[in-house]
Amino acid sequence: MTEVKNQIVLDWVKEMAELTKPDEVVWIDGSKEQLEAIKNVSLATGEMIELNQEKLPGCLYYRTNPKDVARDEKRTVICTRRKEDAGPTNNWVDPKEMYEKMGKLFDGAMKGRTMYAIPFSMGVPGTEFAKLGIELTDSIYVVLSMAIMTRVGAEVIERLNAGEDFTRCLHSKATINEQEKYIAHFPEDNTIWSINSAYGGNVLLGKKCLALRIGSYLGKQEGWMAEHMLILKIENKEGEAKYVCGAFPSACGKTNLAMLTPPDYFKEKGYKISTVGDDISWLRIGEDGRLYAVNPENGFFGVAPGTNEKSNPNALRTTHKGTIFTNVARNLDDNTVWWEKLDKNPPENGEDWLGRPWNGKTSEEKGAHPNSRFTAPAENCPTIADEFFTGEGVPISAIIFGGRRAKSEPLVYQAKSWDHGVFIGSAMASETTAAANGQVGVVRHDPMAMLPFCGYNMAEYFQHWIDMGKKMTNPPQIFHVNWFRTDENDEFMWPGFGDNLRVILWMLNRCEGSVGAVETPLGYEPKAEDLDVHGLDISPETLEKLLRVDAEAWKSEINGIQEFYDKFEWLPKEITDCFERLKKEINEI
Ligand code: OXD
Ligand code: MN
Repeated sequence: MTEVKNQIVLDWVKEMAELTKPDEVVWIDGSKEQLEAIKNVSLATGEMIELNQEKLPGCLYYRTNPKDVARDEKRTVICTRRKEDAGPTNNWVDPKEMYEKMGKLFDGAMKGRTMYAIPFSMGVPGTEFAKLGIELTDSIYVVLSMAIMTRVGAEVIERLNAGEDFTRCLHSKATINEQEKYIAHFPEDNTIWSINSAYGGNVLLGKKCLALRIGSYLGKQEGWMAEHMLILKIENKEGEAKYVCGAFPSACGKTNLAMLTPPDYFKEKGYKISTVGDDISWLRIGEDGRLYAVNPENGFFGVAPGTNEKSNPNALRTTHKGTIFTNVARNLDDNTVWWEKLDKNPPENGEDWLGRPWNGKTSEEKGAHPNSRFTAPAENCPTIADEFFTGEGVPISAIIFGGRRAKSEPLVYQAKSWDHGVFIGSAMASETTAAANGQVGVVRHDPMAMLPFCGYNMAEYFQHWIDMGKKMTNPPQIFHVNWFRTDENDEFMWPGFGDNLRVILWMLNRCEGSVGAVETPLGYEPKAEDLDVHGLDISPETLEKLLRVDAEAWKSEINGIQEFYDKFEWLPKEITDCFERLKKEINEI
């Protein structure tokens, strides 16, 4: 293996090993042989279970502690020297106090265990977008998952040896004591410490912790953006490619949208969809004044329940090899996996996510945890775009904000300007899901889908969006969508999934200026005839309802936005101006 020679790296690893006191330190080189050997250790200890290698080659099964099944936002903290730099939406602790508190918990936490040192890159190493990290961990699950989700290996070590900076990531599962669980970020030190969890979102430190929380902080300093966004490529029959980014809160369908299958009618018209990313985008302004995006990850950490042949056949194919399944149900007859809504054939001789005997045909209880996951290599995805591999960045035509809203939000509208789009993003709300601990289904404000992921004061973050807009000569158009609006009988009015392409094509027409629109207080709405619903069983009345701005619902929506904004000591004037205008115009309806 390429030897680590950078003294700063070696000193830091030594210091962390002196603190956590593992039996040995093993550097991960990302080679197949080494990962195979480490996997075999986890099979021997029972930490991981090997699945049917004929049906699911290279796939593993993993179960977390039943109390450790989702991101823990209450125990996620931002440790900046000044409290106001973390802002009113983050948990804040003074860095000195947090290092001291966690230092005691890390002291000896790896005794009797191996410390694995994982050098990784978010983004393709050597590209303008890439950032390096090293995660020190005592969990083989983390090693094997990081090898899927990030780029690990010799090239990263060479770059470290050449003196490139890196994020210092320390993780120990310790005793999985939920009272002493912390996921702490020290943006001013480019450092992340996580202890007492083994759930992906809390421990795969390249993902939410580095690529979003530390990433958003670095982006603010360095003039780029780290966002909770998928990236989708749309090609027409002439082969012209357009790219859009979409920010939706956790478990609101980003992976499904990123891998969507066009309805037959659009396939016949020659449209092709490819996937650049499903969860995180890093965005930079190009020399041509446009915004360019990469997906810094190397795999997908997707929600399993609800993934099926109809909702997302591409995700299913993606998980058929080299994948780690976490907290799903197991079919003991053929040693495969199952989750709710996978198919109509649950195992009769199964085991639920807690490892209890489970008969899917007769049991009232769910087999898989609602936040059970697959961790799958992006290269497995049948729709993965070539641009994913170059990591050079694709020009973004449109940014889509969205959430789960049963009532107030129309199917789609377009912002009137970049600043208005920033206002729309700052005011967005969504019903909570099982991706984080806490109550599911309550509406909460989640600006740009970044509420749990912004590593600094969100007022500053909004200002950064406004400033980025000023630097672009050709910024993306901004849209808001809601695939989840329901009727009087609580039935979804819009079919969603592949049919969402119809809405995206309207957006692209708007970007080109080839269709008109109706101006409303929220933004520009499609004229019903401009939304291509060919082959869709939807009545003109339903379409009209989907597009309607419900003034009454918006009056209470405005109160909700005001309540959320009241948390902040200040907000950019561009945002408050848009809010004032919305209030006035809604009252005039
Ligand atoms: C995720 C999340 O896992 O947002 O992507 O929780
Ligand atoms: Mn996410």
